[in-house]
Amino acid sequence: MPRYFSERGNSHIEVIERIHSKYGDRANIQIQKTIPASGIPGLFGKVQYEYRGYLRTGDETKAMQKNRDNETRAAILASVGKNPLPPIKSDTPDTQGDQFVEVLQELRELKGQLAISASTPPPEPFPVLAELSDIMKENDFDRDYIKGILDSLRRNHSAADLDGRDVVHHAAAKLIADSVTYFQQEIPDGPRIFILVGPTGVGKTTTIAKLAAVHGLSASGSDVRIITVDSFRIGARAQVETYGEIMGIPVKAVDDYDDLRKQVALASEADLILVDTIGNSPRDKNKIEGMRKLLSACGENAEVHLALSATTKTVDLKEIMSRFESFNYLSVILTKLDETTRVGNLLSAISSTGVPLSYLTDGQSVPVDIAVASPIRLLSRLKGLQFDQSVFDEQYPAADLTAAWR
Ligand SMILES: Nc1nc2c(ncn2[C@@H]2O[C@H](COP(=O)(O)OP(=O)(O)OP(=O)(O)O)[C@@H](O)[C@H]2O)c(=O)[nH]1
Ligand SMILES: [Mg+2]
Repeated sequence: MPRYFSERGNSHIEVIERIHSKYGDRANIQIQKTIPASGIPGLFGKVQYEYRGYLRTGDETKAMQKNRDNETRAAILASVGKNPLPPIKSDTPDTQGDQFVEVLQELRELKGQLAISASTPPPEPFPVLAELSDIMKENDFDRDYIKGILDSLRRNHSAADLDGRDVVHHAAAKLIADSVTYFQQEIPDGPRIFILVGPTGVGKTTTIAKLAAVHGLSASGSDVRIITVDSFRIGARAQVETYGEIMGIPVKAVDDYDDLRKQVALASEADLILVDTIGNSPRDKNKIEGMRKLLSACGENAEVHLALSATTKTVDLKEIMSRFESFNYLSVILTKLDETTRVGNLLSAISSTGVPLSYLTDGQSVPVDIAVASPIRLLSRLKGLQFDQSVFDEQYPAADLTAAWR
């Protein structure tokens, strides 16, 4: 036997609120009446509102709650453009708690999908640019670098240009070439003092030997000396002395600041003094600082250059470059290019620091495996990028270091 109710009030809202606070969801209003206070509606007094109905059983209330949940869920899904899932059946034994967990779970999924769609860039309208982006990813360029190149192409080219593969590839090659600066050597008054620093095992001593041979054994026959501050390690001194003996180039090993200062002074007649250093872990601040102080014995005109292996991971490249900053190095020498097939990460990192590139080395052979850094030598290492090499050769002529030796 259902329980009935009847409530009156001066306004619709007042009666509804009263019913709701007394009976909650169980109230099922069936009759709504307006009753004139004086008997004649609207003429002499206020109208009264009377609502009547019955109270639902517990099962009926649950079914109604489920319907409401389904409606809420459908509205949420529709608002994010997703089709509503099949409604929760009212005859299942689910509790309200279960439905809440389900809705919550869906909301989490949707949140994830929305986050993904917010971070996914819109599709590229120019297929040639989309292909270029893939080529650059293949070459290991980092995301920001690729974005920079594509943005620049979009800004500076017409829609017709951006549909042409040749135009786009050539323009991209030029932007990549120009994103790196190339070391310009200044002719010093006295001897050129060239110090090579860097992490352990990157090829510093081998590079010093290559440079010594290139300059000391060329037709012009410059007066070249080598000084090594790596006299502590067994074998390291022998390594550089052996190179010196083969090439007939004097090698001096020094242990401390005074010794180094003396040897630099003794070589004041030379054209080029090459200073080889002990490899330092970029994490060892004290050793780096000790080396910096020792090298100050070479005087203010000395040039410091940083050797970096092309096989170094991108994050480490940036860290090494910043850890060696106290040396005020003038350029980066990229070594071991023969050991990697992708150079995009190197170009991305080096271009972001603005440090010039001076030399590239690509093998263990002294002295042939070294070249002056140039756009074409970098671009030729990129896979899939097509450009007219002769245009670059003309615009960026690069010295061939080893011609005299060969
Ligand atoms: N593949 C390749 N190997 C190289 C290159 N340059 C040097 N190496 C090799 O790398 C190894 C280390 O070279 P080193 O010149 O002794 O390196 P380093 O930086 O002087 O090393 P430490 O003095 O110990 O810090 C040797 O086996 C070299 O032959 C290069 O361009 N390519
Ligand atoms: Mg060495």
